[in-house]
Amino acid sequence: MSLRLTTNPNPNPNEREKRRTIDLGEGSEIIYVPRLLPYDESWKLFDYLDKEIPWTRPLIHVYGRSCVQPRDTCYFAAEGLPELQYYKPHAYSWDDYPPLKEILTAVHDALPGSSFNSLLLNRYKNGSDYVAWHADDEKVYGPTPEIASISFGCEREFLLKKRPSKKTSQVQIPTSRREEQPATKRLKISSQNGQHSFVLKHGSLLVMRGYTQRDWLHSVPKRVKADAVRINLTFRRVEISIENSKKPTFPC
Ligand SMILES: O=C(O)CCC(=O)C(=O)O
Ligand SMILES: [Mn+2]
Repeated sequence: MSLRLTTNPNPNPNEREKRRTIDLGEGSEIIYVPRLLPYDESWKLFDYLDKEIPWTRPLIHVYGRSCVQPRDTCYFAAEGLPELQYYKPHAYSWDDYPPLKEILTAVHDALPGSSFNSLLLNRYKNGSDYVAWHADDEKVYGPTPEIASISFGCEREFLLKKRPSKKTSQVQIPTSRREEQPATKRLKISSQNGQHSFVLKHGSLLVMRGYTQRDWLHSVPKRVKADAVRINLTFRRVEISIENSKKPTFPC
């Protein structure tokens, strides 16, 4: 299947205006593009990913406990990269899945200078599937990883909250800064008590960068009203030279 994706970013000025940068403070930043990929092409990609990706629902072992991961998953990586620590998935090659490379090109076009070499996919079959609070802070990603997240299908809420840290104190986002972003409500982005919420749209791109993985946790909580499938792709860069990876903050 080839979709010949013409990357947006941004065929018309309205879409371009909707690219938002949210400064979380102290070197952490989120970028949100509500429509990176055109709507109809995004549905074709959804169907392709739903049918063709070799999804599994693995058993995860953390802190001496085992649990079935509450979502389907699949991992792709360039050859020769170090393994992940929180679980050791089989690494597929995206050479065998051309649409993944087309999405990757779209992401690289939207984020000049980026160069992702691995991809974790998640499929949430309905609102009972979720990802718990965690940070993608594996040492193999380096101290300030850029993580690009593309969503397809059912809209789900993506939450960010500050995590207590020895390195930085717990700081609330000042109300004044929240008010500097008048369009956030229209885009279904909100912040309360220092917690940020994004409703991730079909075909959207959300990027976490800077110290977001060190200083913040993120989650996609259960939502009883979400009654359809959502597929999410997170592109990451594994640094080849980093050894002795530490255990990440990933409960389930
Ligand atoms: O599904 C999402 O939007 C987030 C997934 C995620 O955080 C992860 O796989 O690490
Ligand atoms: Mn994550």
